[in-house]
Amino acid sequence: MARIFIISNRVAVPKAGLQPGGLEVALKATLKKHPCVWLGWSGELSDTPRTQTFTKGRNAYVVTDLGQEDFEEYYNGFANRVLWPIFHYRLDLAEFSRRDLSGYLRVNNKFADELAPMLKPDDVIWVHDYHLIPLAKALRDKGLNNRIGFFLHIPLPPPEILTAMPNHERLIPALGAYDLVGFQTDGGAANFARYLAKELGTPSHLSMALGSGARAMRIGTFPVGIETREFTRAAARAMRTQMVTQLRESIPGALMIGVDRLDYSKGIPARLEAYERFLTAYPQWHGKVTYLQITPKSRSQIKEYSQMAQAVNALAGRINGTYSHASWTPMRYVNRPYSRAALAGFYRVAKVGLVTPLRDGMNLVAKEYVAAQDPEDPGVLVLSRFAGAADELGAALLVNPYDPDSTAAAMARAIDMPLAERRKRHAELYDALLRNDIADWGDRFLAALMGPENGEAQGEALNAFIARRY
Ligand code: GDG
Repeated sequence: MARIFIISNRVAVPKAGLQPGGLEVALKATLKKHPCVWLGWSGELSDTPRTQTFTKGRNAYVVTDLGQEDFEEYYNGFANRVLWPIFHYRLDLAEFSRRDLSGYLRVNNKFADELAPMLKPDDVIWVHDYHLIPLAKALRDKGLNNRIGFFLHIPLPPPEILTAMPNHERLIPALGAYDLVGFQTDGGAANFARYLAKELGTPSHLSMALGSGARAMRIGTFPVGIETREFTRAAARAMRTQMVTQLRESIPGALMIGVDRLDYSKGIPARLEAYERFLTAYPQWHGKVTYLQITPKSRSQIKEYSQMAQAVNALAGRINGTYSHASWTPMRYVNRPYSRAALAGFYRVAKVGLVTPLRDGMNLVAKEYVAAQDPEDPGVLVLSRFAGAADELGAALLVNPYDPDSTAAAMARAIDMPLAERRKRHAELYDALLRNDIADWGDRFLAALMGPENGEAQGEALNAFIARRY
């Protein structure tokens, strides 16, 4: 049986007591069905980097430390200060530094050095996300011919934005070293095909299958889902816990909820401004609605993140300062993380789920919010049209997060929506989740990677899509 090698920046090493991370949930079925080796950074920095291996069942987890310079140039530098903002359409926040690209390439080569000696010819390699774009090229340069797939969890912008990235011509075409490149949405896949057509002159009818000789790169769309039924059950169970009961009892009237990492892509300041407009425009809701924003801190060493933390604090303070009275506070802003079970219960208590990123690859919070609802009395999802999830969740109230007035109007519509409409929308949304459960995601990607027939079918469908649109 072929072994699957999963490579990602961070590895979810199973340890007693630790919550499974997002990628581990996504890969759970794959880790169960196939013998897997999962390789990546340990999360540790060291002057004398070590590589450690842990095993669980048929799976092995190989984690390697990074040096301080690697961390600064690869992770904190090129990945998070150049690729993350540009892939999220934020040229204004990107730091253009050539030196960081060399660190990024060096760490990718380091992962290739770790990986190459472990590989047998029929092993299949699945690389995840923007940290590791050049990894296949580094492996091909060592003469490896294994099947290698890549999945991008974040958006890929159109070539008009992508070409503003320094060294894009060294980096993006390196994706051609993969056999399959997967995206969250057709839009991301089409942007990539357009980049290839524009920059490499690939005729659009060939851009889905680029390459030479025995190997051809294919492009596909594989939207990430969640473990829908399990999440619904977890939410129902959580209603009996003390934490969820206490939240429920402490809210006068209806709850609106937002759950996001503290990241500028998530549109948190714009959402708070929209809530402020909602409070101004709909005073009948004063005293009857509470907005709970849960925002665990992330990447706080990066300047833009700490600036945003301050801006959100100031906005939350302004909203509460302006509208609170002795027995009501319009918003609660919480920086601590909660367990996945507690979050599931919080979503179920909330009448409105606010998921309004300025740009997002998928956004799993939107899907979790839908899955957590009681189908008899479901809450309403207000969703940014710029989240990948909007492609599947068209029955949500879709908003333009840049426009606070229309987002405020959607909040008002959501909180007052009649039961029949809420049920109808929820049933459609839930069906969409079931059609694309995470249990099948890994299988679909790996089938496309291993069997050219599937990949070609997908390539053809996408080709047709691109021909229609461009
Ligand atoms: C990237 C892409 C894509 C949040 N707070 C807590 C907590 N969370 C969980 C949520 C959700 C996950 O974190 C966040 O997932 P997202 O999809 O919203 O966003 P990113 O972290 O930016 O992930 C994204 C994803 O990859 C998958 O492909 O959807 O577009 O940017 O599951 O529930 N979990 C716990 N406590 C918290 O306080 N336990």
